[in-house]
Amino acid sequence: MIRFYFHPTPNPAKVALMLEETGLAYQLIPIDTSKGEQHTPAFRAINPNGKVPAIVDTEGPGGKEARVFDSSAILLYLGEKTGRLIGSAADRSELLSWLFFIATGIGPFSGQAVHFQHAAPEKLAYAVNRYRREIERHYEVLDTHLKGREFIIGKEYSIGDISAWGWLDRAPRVLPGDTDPLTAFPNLKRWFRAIDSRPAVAKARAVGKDHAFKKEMDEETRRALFPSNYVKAAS
Ligand SMILES: N[C@@H](CCC(=O)N[C@@H](CS)C(=O)NCC(=O)O)C(=O)O
Repeated sequence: MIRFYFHPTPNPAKVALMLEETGLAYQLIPIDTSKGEQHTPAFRAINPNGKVPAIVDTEGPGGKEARVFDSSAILLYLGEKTGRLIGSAADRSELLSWLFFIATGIGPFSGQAVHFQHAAPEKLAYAVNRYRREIERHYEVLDTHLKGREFIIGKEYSIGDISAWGWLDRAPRVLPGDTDPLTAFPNLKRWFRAIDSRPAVAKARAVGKDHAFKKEMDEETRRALFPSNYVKAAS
């Protein structure tokens, strides 16, 4: 059994999709990050970084309980555990390359693009421009790679596609504007539509729907999500 620590945000969405694709049995544990539940000692024992997603595999290596945090680590762990969606041995270098490209590029730049356009108290043109441009550049790299390809890695659907889907699903929030942000990236748009129409995506989107996650962005939520804004700089 997998205990899945979840909030309806892009990185946990990747794990929801992986669990639905593989059919692994899991128990959903909502972590309301807007209420600060990611900072409790009990959750920090599972993810010392205080973020979702995280999992506990009650039947980990050697039959022992194992915790895994960070979406990419979880995708690799579950892929290796099930022997599914990790491509062939010949695809390993591509799998690692694209997973890290998503983990260190698309993920953090998307997160900062969202922060500076939707959450920051002031609209800082420099920051907005920098993160929008970086996201466009990353989309361009992936768009070029996907020319003539169905999937990101090799010839099969894999955790590379699952990982990219999590953030591409939020493209309208990452690159808000008057038109579909993927119009400028036709290969990426075609790929996204194909992945997004998978039956497991519909199931992943339904994960956590019966839990009332907090929606308001009040002082409690700002302190929970952006604690570093409340730490005084050393004088
Ligand atoms: N590198 C991590 C990033 C995790 C992350 O930033 N998670 C967000 C949700 S998408 C979160 O927990 N936000 C609440 C917070 O930062 O306190 C991953 O890929 O899992």
